[in-house]
Amino acid sequence: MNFLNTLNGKITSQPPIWIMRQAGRYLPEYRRIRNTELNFIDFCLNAEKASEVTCQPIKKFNLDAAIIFSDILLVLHKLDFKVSFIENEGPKLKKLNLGEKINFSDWKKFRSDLAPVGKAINLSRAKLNKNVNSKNTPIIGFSGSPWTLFTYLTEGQSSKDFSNARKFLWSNTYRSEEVFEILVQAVIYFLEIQLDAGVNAIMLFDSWAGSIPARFRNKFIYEPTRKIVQYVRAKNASIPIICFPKSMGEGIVEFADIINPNCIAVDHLTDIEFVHRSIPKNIAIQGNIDPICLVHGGNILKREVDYLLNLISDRPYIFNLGHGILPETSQQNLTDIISYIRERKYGISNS
Ligand code: 1CP
Repeated sequence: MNFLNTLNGKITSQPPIWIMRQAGRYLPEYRRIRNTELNFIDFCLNAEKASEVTCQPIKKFNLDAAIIFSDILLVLHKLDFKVSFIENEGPKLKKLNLGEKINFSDWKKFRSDLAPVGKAINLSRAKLNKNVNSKNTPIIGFSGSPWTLFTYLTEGQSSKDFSNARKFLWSNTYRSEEVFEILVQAVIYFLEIQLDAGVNAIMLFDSWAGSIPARFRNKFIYEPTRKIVQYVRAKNASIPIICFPKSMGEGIVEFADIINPNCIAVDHLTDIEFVHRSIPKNIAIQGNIDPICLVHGGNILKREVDYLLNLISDRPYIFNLGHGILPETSQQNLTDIISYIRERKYGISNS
């Protein structure tokens, strides 16, 4: 319950711990199940397999929250953009060209196609309930935020400079607004499925928030996110929301002010001292450890953990990385740092 208490504003004696992308390629048991399915989308939509990999990191590391195994790009696949994942190349999808509309109206089919995600949540709950250690472990549901989804849509793949996405915004702001309306609707339906299946918290990944021209933050980051948060709160006021507006710089202050999420996940490129002194104390902070620092491990990592926990001792904090765990991470490093945090007296350095 530590995790939900922290999201609800309590400073707990130990920070709850979970890891972004905690089910994934650094785990051999994940790779084994992953190898039984050629297509990554089919894998995500196989409720039995998705629930199995959701539970793997909980069994192994006794983490304080599970995140449902799925992907932000499922939403674009079901909007008919034909997403595929190519080994070592990342996602590829049908591209939305400059000024083009999304012609999509079959929301009934969209929702039924994504129903396996709800089923995977139900199965994950049942599996977690079977073990005394995990019967109270909350499950996080999630979605990509509209801007991050828009970048994949307009680039047709991952990107470095997001120039197509930015060209789209500058060349046809009105059409961009129309596209975002569809994306907001799609995200809401995706979250509805997860809320109906009983997730205990929601996380919105805006992984490429740092790449939008600041002039457009209001229209394409704050406004769509505000609508989604408003929907979740109207549907179930007790569901806490974590937002990850990655690498937005000073924009994180305005984001916190407008969106008022329960928690802000902070990446490792953002100055944590700036965030901590600039956003209201009732908003929890999550993350900030550089994933490479976890790959490195040892005393350097422990010193980073001490620095963070000493700094953020007067507000709710959730231990996590600043971005997803890297495939080359040693499981031992993760086990070691979890024990270190759990044995450490909160707010007091051991070193
Ligand atoms: O075959 C594989 O194993 C592919 C690797 C993989 C995995 C494990 C992908 C492809 N997606 C996932 C699962 C995933 N994706 C989860 C599951 C739960 C968990 O955390 O364990 C989650 C929450 C995501 C979210 C996601 N997908 C994000 C947002 C978070 C982030 O890391 O920034 C993004 C941007 C994606 C897109 C995506 N999915 C996969 C790839 C290769 C990409 C592209 C990443 C990029 O553009 O750099």
